[in-house]
Amino acid sequence: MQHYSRLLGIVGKPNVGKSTFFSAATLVPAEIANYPFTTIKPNRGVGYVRTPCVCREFGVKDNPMNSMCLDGVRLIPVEFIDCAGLVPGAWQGRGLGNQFLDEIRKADVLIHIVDASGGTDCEGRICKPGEHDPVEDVKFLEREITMWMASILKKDWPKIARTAESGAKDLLTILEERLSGLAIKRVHIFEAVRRTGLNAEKPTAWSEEDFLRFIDALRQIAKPALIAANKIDVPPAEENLERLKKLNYIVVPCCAEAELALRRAAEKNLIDYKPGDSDFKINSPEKLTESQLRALEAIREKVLLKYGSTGVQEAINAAYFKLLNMIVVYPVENLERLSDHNGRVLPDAYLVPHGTTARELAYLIHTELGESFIYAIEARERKRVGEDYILKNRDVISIVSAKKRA
Ligand SMILES: Nc1nc2c(ncn2[C@@H]2O[C@H](COP(=O)(O)OP(=O)(O)O)[C@@H](O)[C@H]2O)c(=O)[nH]1
Ligand SMILES: [Mg+2]
Repeated sequence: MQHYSRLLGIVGKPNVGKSTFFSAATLVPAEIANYPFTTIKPNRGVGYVRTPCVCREFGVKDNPMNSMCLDGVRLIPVEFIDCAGLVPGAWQGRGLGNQFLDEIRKADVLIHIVDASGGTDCEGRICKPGEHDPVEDVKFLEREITMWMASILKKDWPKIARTAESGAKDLLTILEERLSGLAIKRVHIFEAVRRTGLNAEKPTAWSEEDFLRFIDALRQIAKPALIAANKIDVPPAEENLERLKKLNYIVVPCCAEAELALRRAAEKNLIDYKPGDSDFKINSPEKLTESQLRALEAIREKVLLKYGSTGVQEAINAAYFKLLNMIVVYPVENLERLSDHNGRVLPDAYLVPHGTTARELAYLIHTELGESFIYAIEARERKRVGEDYILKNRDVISIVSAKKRA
């Protein structure tokens, strides 16, 4: 399924709230406990990006198939991995280092969960809130990933550099082959060379520092990350949030625990709450205990009113829409009804990278549709567009092909 194809890794040291975030985002119970290494097995699950559906704009009642539409809010599935907790020295195989790296290897984008309250030390052991500096955790994760990527190439680097200069194979091709298992693509390598201004024709002339600078750029490009400043409900977090914001990252204040509580209550229909909402409505107060009501009110006051949301959905959305630069498009067959051939209105919402063309979308839907593509019609302006048309966010698009689809 193409819209699952960008994998989001939830990363960070132990005890910061990764599994809580993961459970909330996927609402599948994962182990949640107060000690390091809880997440022993890779935890995969399906979460959602949230986007205003085009159904309201077009004035239609939709019948979503590959996604959901709740009150005009489209939720499109994406795949998550709850990674093992990272401890210092992982790249040398410490702790669950190897497992962590094996998981991060597959991820296309990362949400770095940080304990913004500073209540866990650098290995994830509980300490007094405010005692640990979460800015250190950000630096540490960067270093671990960079050192790991460097260690994969380091040993063979002189040989790689010589081969590249011998003309047998260019540097990009060699690195592409070496790094293909890390979800690192040629465009990423190309961009890292460009950004560092290094000469890809003359890698033997790169200094050790050049090499590390290149790897660090490659990490930022191939494993883009944002910071979820979690445990924002614990007082020292507010101050730390400001300091985290000074780093070169998207930083989202977050309360994973609150999101989990809200989604669980919504699942039981006790409250009306959609992932990412800025408030909730209590449906049946009589079914809630006094302490449950108090807990919900506390979430409203300390988190929702203060920060606008719990941040969980906002972080997920930012990962796909900002870091990966993806857009949402709605392919339809029948332009009059905006439906598929079974009459289902706006059945699918596709999450695709910005820059995807009409023909590429056709291929994503079905190889045959791509092969027999003639032209497409963009439904909003009823405009005929060619194969090179670059899709825009919220486009509703009908593909006309030489072949009638079964
Ligand atoms: N106060 C507060 N505690 C949280 C939050 N998110 C998680 N926790 C708690 O932090 C501890 C570790 O959470 P867990 O999800 O197991 O962390 P992981 O080791 O990173 O997967 C648990 O006791 C959670 O209940 C939050 O937003 N606020
Ligand atoms: Mg965990």
